[in-house]
Amino acid sequence: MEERAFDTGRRPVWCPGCGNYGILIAVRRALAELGLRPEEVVVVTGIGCHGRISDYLKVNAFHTIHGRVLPLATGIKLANPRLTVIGHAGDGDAYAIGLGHLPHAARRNVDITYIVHDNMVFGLTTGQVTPTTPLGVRTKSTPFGNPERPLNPLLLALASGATFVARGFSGDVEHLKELVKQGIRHKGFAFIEVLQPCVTFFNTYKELKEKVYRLEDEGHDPTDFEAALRLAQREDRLPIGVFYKVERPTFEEAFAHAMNPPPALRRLAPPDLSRLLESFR
Ligand SMILES: Cc1ncc(C[n+]2csc(CCOP(=O)(O)OP(=O)(O)O)c2C)c(N)n1
Ligand code: SF4
Ligand SMILES: [Mg+2]
Repeated sequence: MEERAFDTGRRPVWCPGCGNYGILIAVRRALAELGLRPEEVVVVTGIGCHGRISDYLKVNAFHTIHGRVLPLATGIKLANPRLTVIGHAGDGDAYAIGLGHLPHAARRNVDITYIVHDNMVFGLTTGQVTPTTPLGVRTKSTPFGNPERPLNPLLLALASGATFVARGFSGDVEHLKELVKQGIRHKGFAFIEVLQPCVTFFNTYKELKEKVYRLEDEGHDPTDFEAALRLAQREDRLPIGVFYKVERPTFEEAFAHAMNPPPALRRLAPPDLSRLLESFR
């Protein structure tokens, strides 16, 4: 399958240089290299600049309301476990209004891939503070500097029992593509936090480029939970790669008794039209 099979041909509306382009290319390449067919994939997106990705990926797409990517993605996966379900959320979407869904999707181990485009601001609404905006940063809604310490999404995912926890960088597309491939292949909840500059409202490109390094280059055992917790707290440098990975039964497997078979795979009984036909006599 070629990358262009996943291209709708629409021209993205994102600002030139936006990190969303890198994420889009990485996802298209990952889908192509995994040999998936467009009709086998569903992308669920939230509201925000990131959410436009569903216009540019030629797969089934559901552009849902702000913060509700995970409930939608979970429902789709349960209804038809044969589908590859990928959620795309922004940091505002995933860690502010929609934060409550993350620990539950992680502990349930729903077999979906959750990609968070973390540009550390509300991009679409023109640059307000989010739960991952660093301390002291001036944004439109924090003109005197952000007074709140940021949330650590990797620690939250690890503590919630996510079975695949990774971080990528939109400026390292090949590396991100490999993470997306691994996340999709992983049987269970794959959480991928992507560091992404918003070149218009919070341009972190230079700082990220300097601080980011690949975990593989310095050696890390992704089955080592304690090491993952330590690495997730590094601030002097920012590791990218797979922090933690473990196999556990998925939500769909645990739920199989009630989903026998899942709704989308049920053969519908032929409808009884006798009463309707009777009414025409
Ligand atoms: C329920 C609801 N509340 C608020 C909004 C307004 N709103 C639209 S996008 C957005 C934030 C987007 O930020 P983020 O999720 O980080 O996405 P980005 O634009 O940065 O990709 C907000 C608050 C909305 N659309 N719906
Ligand atoms: S506002 Fe920021 S996140 Fe949105 S398209 Fe522009 S650069 Fe990208
Ligand atoms: Mg954002």
